[in-house]
Amino acid sequence: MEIIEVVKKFVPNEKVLSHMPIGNGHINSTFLIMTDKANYSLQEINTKIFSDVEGLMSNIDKVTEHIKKKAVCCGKDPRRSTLNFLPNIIDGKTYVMDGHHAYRMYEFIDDVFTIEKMENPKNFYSAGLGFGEFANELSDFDASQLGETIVNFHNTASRYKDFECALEFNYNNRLADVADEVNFVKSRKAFMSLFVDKLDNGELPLRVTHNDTKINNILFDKNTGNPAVVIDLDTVMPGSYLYDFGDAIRSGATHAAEDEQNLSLVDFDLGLYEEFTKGYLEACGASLTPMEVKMLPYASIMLTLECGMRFLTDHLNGDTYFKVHRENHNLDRARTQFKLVDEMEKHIDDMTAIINKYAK
Ligand code: ADP
Ligand code: GN1
Ligand code: MG
Repeated sequence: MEIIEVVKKFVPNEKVLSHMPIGNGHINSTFLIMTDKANYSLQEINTKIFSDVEGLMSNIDKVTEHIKKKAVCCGKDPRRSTLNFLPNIIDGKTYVMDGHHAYRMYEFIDDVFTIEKMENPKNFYSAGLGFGEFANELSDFDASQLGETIVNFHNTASRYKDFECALEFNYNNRLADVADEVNFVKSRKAFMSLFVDKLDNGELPLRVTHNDTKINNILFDKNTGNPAVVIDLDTVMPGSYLYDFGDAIRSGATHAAEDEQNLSLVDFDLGLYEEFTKGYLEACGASLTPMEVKMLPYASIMLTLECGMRFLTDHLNGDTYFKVHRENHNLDRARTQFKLVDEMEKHIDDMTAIINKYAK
């Protein structure tokens, strides 16, 4: 279906003035739609990755309704508190299918900005507040109502098994060129079970979390700089606060792009780490258990290692999961993540001190 046809399934009486691709996500494709009445985001959902679109959108509908209700209770504008998906005109669902293609449309929020690379530390503090508030908003949401949109998404030990499979099959004969990266991952195998084991034996609680708290997945208010809306809700499901904290640090506590090729530019910035930690723990620190606080310093190492390992696995598999835009793109991404892991590991005592300073 052409984009204009898809839009008509949601707003049949509006005239499309323009449509253009936006965003830098690795999975879905996003478009800004301008009509004679309003602006929208239209997204084509990657159905190779999210095969159960009905389950996925059911999760998102429940979570956004929950956040909207809370916003109303606190006197906040529900339309600027979470994403507002439009029902389609055929069966009222918040998506439409066209063969294997699936689309959804939601209101575009005006006067907001997003960040691809961290420049102003205040924004990272603000992101900490935003993701911490998101955790609070969902703290009373019944996790059993949500399906797992991607099974074992942050099960790092299971991700390691996928990595081992990629090594074994070596589909694209790329293994010989990545011996250093492979050894980097292999030498950290034991660490990868740290959170999974504690979640399994109940030492860590299961929470409803976002699971993809990349820094470009939060909108900030242009006028105040305050966090406005957490977006990209496909992976909201049962998880751990450690995942959301760790993934935000992975993507935001550096000045380098995720795919920077000059590794000397890839830095782990403890000042930025402190900004985010301060905001996050200010917002939701009171609800963390002592074990979550104890594990928090390892969260960014775990999530960055996991992400690097996923990029390397995809490189070995022939780039079948993440979108790539140049040769060895996934390998470049894996290398930045491993450089960050290496630096984070050297700063474990500093990270622990910062967390203890702000933990409640
Ligand atoms: P993906 O990462 O899968 O491409 P996102 O949902 O994260 O998709 O959206 C991509 C980008 O589009 C965001 O980083 C943001 O800049 C912009 N964007 C998405 N939805 C909105 C919205 N409702 N209001 C304003 N900007 C948006
Ligand atoms: C993907 O869709 P996007 O770009 O926000 C991925 C995340 C990774 C991230 C790395 C569903 O997120 O898990 O951390 O790329 N999302 C999915 O940039 O796999
Ligand atoms: Mg995104």
